[in-house]
Amino acid sequence: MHDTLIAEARAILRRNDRGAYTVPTHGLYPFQWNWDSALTALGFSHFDIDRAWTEIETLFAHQWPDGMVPHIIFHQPDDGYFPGPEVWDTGRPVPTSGITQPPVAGFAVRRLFERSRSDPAARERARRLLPRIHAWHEWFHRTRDPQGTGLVAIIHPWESGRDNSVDWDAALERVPTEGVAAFRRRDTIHADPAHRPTDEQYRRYIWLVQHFRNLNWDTARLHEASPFRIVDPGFNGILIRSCSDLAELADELGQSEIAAQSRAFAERGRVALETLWDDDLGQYLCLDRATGGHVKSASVGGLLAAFAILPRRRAGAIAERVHRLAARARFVVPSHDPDAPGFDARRYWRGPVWLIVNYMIADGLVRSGEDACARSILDDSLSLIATGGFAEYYDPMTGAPCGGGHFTWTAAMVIEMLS
Ligand code: 9YW
Repeated sequence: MHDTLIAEARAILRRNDRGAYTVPTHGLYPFQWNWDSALTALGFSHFDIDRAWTEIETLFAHQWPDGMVPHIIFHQPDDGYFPGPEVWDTGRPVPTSGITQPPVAGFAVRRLFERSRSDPAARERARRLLPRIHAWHEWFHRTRDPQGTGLVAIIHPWESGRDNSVDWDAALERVPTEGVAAFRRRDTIHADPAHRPTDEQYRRYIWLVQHFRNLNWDTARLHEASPFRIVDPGFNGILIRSCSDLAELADELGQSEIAAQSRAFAERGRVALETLWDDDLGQYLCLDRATGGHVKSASVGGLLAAFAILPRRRAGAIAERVHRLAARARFVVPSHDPDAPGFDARRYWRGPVWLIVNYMIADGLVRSGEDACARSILDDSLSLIATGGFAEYYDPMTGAPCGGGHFTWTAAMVIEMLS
C-alpha cells in the first residue's frame, strides 16, 4: 500500500518536473512557486537528492538584489494563468512576481543537508545557499518589521500562501478597487469557481499589485505604503523555524556570524509570538498592523505557528485545539474552524485541509513532545490520499478532493510522510 502511494507520488513529481524546477500542477499553475518548490525538494530528496538541491538552487537564482525571493518565477510564457508577468511588470531578467511567500527554504535546506551530509558536493551546495537564504531572512526583518518588533508582516494575501483565508477579510475590505484594470481570470477555467476566491477578492488582490507596481517595486517602501499589513502567526512560525534551522546549518558549516544572527532572529521571534496568543480560542491570532488590533479568526494560521517548535504548554494547547477540531471535522486540520463564521468546506483556504500545512504542524508538534496529536494529523493526511488521490486540498467534512489534481507538493508530502 505504502509502496504504491510512494510510486504514484514520485510519478507526479516527475510529471510536473520541468528540468530545473517543478510546476505545482499542470494547467492551473504553470510556473515555479516559492514555498511549493522548497517543500517539493523534500519529496525529491528521498529518491533524487541531486534534483532536490537543484529545485532550491533554481529558486534562489531568481532572488532579487535586495534579498527578496519572489513568490512566482515565470520561466516560460503561458497564458493559462492570471496575473501573468505583464501585470507584475517587475523588470527582472527572467520575469517574477514582486511579492514573496512563506520562507520555508531554510528548513528544507537543513533537511537536505542532513540527508546528504557525507557527500562533499552537498556540503558545497549548502555552503553556497546559506548566505542567500540568510539575505532573504535579513530582508524580511529589515523591510517587513521596520519597528523591530521581532515579527514580520505580509503586505498581500498571496504572500501568506493562504490566499482567501477568513483572516484577511476585514483588512481586505479596506483595500480599494477603484482603478483596477479589467481582467479575465484563468483559475476558474481550470478549477471549480465555487472552490476558488471570489471576483471581488481578486479585484482587491490586483489593486495591491497595481499599487506596488506604481511604486516601482521598491520593496523598502511597500510595507509603509500598503493598506494591507498583517502579522500572520503561521508565516512567522515558518520564518522562526527556518532561522533556527539556518543557525544550526551555519554552525555545521563554520559560519558563526550567520549562525549568531539567525539564532537572534529566531529567539526574538519566539518571544514576540507570545503577544499573538489568544486564551479564548487556544491558538495564535493575526495582528492587523494597520489598525493595531488582533484578528479574532479561528484559522489554521494560528496552529501552523507550531512549526516554530513551541514551549510545552503552548504546543499542548495547540494539540488540544486540534483535538477539538477533530470532533467537528472528519479530517484534520481544517484551514478554518467548522463552527466559526466564514467556514466554507470547499473554498480553498476557508475550510479545506492542505497536506503541507498538516505536515508542518505535525513536525512542530513532534518536536515539542506532542507525538499523539502529530500522529493523528499524519494518519488523517494519508487517509485523504488513499480516498481522494493527490489533490490540491480536501473537504474536511467528507474528504472530497478539491482544486487541481496531480498536485506536486501534496505528492512530495506523501513521500516525506511515508519515507
Ligand atoms: C496563486 C501554488 C500556489 C500556492 C499557494 C496557493 C495557490 C494561487 O497556489 O496560490 O494564484 O498564486 O494558495 O499557497 O503556493 O500551489
